Amino acid sequence: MEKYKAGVDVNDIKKVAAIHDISGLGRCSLSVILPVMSAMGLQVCPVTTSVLSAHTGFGEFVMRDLTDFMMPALEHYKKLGTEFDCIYSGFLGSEDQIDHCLEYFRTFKNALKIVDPVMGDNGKAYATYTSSLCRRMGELVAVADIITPNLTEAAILLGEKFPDMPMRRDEIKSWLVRLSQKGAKIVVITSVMLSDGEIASIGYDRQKGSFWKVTNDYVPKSYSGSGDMFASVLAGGILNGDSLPIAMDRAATFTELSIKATYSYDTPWTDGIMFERQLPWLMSYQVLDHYESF
Ligand code: PXL
Repeated sequence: MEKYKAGVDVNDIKKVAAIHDISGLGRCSLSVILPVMSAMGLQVCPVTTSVLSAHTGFGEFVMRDLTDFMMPALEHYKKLGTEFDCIYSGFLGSEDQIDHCLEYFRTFKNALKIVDPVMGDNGKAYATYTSSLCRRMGELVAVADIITPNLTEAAILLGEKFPDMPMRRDEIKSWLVRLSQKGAKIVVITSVMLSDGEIASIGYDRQKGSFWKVTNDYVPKSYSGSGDMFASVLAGGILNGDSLPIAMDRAATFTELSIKATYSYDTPWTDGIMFERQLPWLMSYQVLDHYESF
């Protein structure tokens, strides 16, 4: 096979097995992850867990569960001798899906394991997340290298109640440390309000013992798929060689840019973030410097 094409070493394009659902309406999961990671120069290989007409935030939707597709797909990848650089899981619909994800993680031992423990938002678990499903999400978090919970998910994983806002600096730091003690080397918590009114993503690298903060302007509306956007840009940055603070900065900046553009059009939150016209920003691959040590 021809190795060089248009200046790109085709062997350098990293493969990400993305274990997520896809929704026709509402811009979340794979309908965000595919364009975002592709724009960052990565090959996304979807392991589609279910297909929905619209995400669950619409209240009414039709769905086809694809749990029984996950293991035959894995067997096929094994037969082909496929090596993934990253296994990245997100919204999951059942405990069987968690078992299958664990099998992907066990099979591709050398892959970077990213778990976005999607379970809820704004202090509440999503309707489809039973307490036993939330408990089992802990097993995925325990085998991950990187986890990206929002504050609601962090509280669920730690068995804490949703914290009063703003959060004290020592309190959020102890949450990050306790979450990383469950297994992951890197923990990033999004949407934290700090005592000076800042909205921030806070990251912790256990091996380096370092904490990082990236702040965002407050936008008085939240949109479905924001967590998927942040996590997929963060994952893409890390896979492309960003340091943790630069990857966090890239994820927070792209999400903020896209959310602000969306807010100006006053669209329903269920439609998700209008990110399509912002994708060229991701391709420019700027080096960023808005992060701070925390
Ligand atoms: O963005 C998280 C998410 C992913 N997939 C589906 C969802 C949600 C959040 O509501 O409903 C189907």
